[in-house]
Order: sequence, then structure tokens, then C-alpha cells
Amino acid sequence: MKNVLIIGSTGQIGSDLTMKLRREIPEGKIIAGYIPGFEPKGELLESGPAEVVNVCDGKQIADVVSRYKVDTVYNLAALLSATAEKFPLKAWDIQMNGLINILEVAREQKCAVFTPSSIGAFGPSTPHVNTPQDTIQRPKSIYGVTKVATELLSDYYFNKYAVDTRSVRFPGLISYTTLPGGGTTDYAVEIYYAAIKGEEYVCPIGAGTYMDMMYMPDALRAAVEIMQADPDKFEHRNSFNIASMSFEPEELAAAIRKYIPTLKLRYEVDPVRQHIANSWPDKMDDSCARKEWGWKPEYDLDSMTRDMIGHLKIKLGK
Ligand code: VAH
Repeated sequence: MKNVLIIGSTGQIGSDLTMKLRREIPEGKIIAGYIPGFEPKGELLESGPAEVVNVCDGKQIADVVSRYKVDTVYNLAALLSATAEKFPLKAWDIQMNGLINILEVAREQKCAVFTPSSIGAFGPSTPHVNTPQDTIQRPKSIYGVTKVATELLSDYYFNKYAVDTRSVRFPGLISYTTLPGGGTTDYAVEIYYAAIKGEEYVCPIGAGTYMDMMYMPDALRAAVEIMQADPDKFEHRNSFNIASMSFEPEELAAAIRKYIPTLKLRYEVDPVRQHIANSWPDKMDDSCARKEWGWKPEYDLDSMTRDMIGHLKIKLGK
């Protein structure tokens, strides 16, 4: 990887990934793709090139890829699960018409493409514990439908046109830099902010609801390592289960209370997000990612919580 375009560079993953790649590939051009209204700011704007790139405009994508001689595209444009339920047609447009625009550019200009999938690609009929790499995928959310279609379309472009498409199924991602928006797993980020601000957290996901979760530094490392991996060892491509921890709201609150004992938590379950969460795995089996490209998480619930609280106290001036 040398010249990399991050589409959706100001989102929860994109903002951190762009800065990571700029640190790790100083000799390359790491282009922050964004859309009007979601402009990069501060260090993200000042530390490298930025271009308007709307996934629904194939010509715009082709122009930026050609001008910067992009060899790798990270496609991070998406409506997350709960928001997508409010705007299913827009979610399809961004996630599917956007994806085929990117894949066509990659076919014509010979670049690699990373498009994340998610635990959202599974549904209620998928085994919830030790969810296999290859298993039934009948998601009930439009987000999940787009993720399964993303996996299939990305594999199709590899098999038919040899486009180097790669992907991981992300758990719920937790970070202290950019807040997620409209996700089912957002509670696991919001609760940290409430704890540090000394506010009672009103949790939209019911106690006992397990989901796969991951600290952002592990997620970013996975997104980079898979693109640098030797594809000769791949038996899969789109998309690899990757896991690190699985918890439910009470366990997360207990981990935070080791550092902030005053945290108060009560529940106002959001039926839309609870319905989605109930359909997702509790814990995925990520043995294929470990075997085929050496995936290994570095954070667990306690080390993530310690790191999150340390950074958020600085960010929030507490
Ligand atoms: C969501 N955070 O909740 C995203 C993600 C696995 C969860 O896809 O929609």
C-alpha cells in the first residue's frame, strides 16, 4: 500500500484509519475522501490531502483514483444499522450502488478494495455462539442485507475480474476519538462518556444482550494487516470473522466501575436496536482469520476500559 483513498474518512473508523495510515506510510499519499457537510477538520485536514468523494458518483471516484495513482481504496461509506432502518433506500444506494461504483473503478484502474462487513451480516437463524466463518446469513435488517450483498459482490469482482477485494466482519467498535452515529452498538461508547461526565447512563440495549465488541486500535490494525497479508494463504476474502471480546451492558458497566465506581445505569430499551441486537451473534469464531493472515486481538475489556477512560478524561477535560 502506498497511495490510499479512504472514502468516508470523517466517520468513526475513517477518521482514525486515515491518521494511522498517514503515520505508518509517510512516503505515501493518504487521501481523506469526504462529502460536503462532513468535511475533515483539524489534524485530519492539515496532515494530508482531502478530496470530495461521493460513492454515488463513479466519475468522481475514478478521477481521484487516477490523479493520485491510488493503489488501495478503503470503502467506509455506510449508514449504520439503526439509521439504515429509517432510510433503507438511502442505505442501499450508499452501500450497494456506491460499492459497485468503487469496484468498477478498481477493475479499470487495478486497485485493491477493502469494504468492511459486520456482525450485522448474520441473522436470528445464525448460530449465536462461536458463529462459524461459513454459516447461514439471513439478516433481518437492511444494514445486514447490504453487508451480505457487499460480501457477495466483492467476492464476485475478485472471481470474475481478479479485483483484489478483502474484508473483515467488524464487531461493534469502541473508540474515544469519533463518536459512532446510528449504530446498535453505540451504547458501548456512550456509556464511557456518561461515566466520565458523572451522568446516569440510560441504556437502549437490555441487560443480558451479548454482542461481539472490539477496541478501535485492534480494528484498525485488522483493516491494515489484512490488506498487507499474503493472499496466497487466503481460503476466504469477503469476509473474515474477527473477534476480541463479547459482553453485555452490565458487564461493561462493572468494568467501568472498577475505575469510576459512581457510574449509574438504567434501561430504556429501544425496540428497533434491541431487535437488531437480538439477531446478531454473541461471539464469533475467528479461527480462519487467525489461520489465514495471523489475526490476533491485543485488547480485552479491562485494558480497553483503562485506555478509554484515560483518553476520555483528557478529551473531556476531567
Ligand atoms: C452498528 N456499529 O451498530 C455498527 C456495527 C457491528 C455493529 O455495524 O450498526
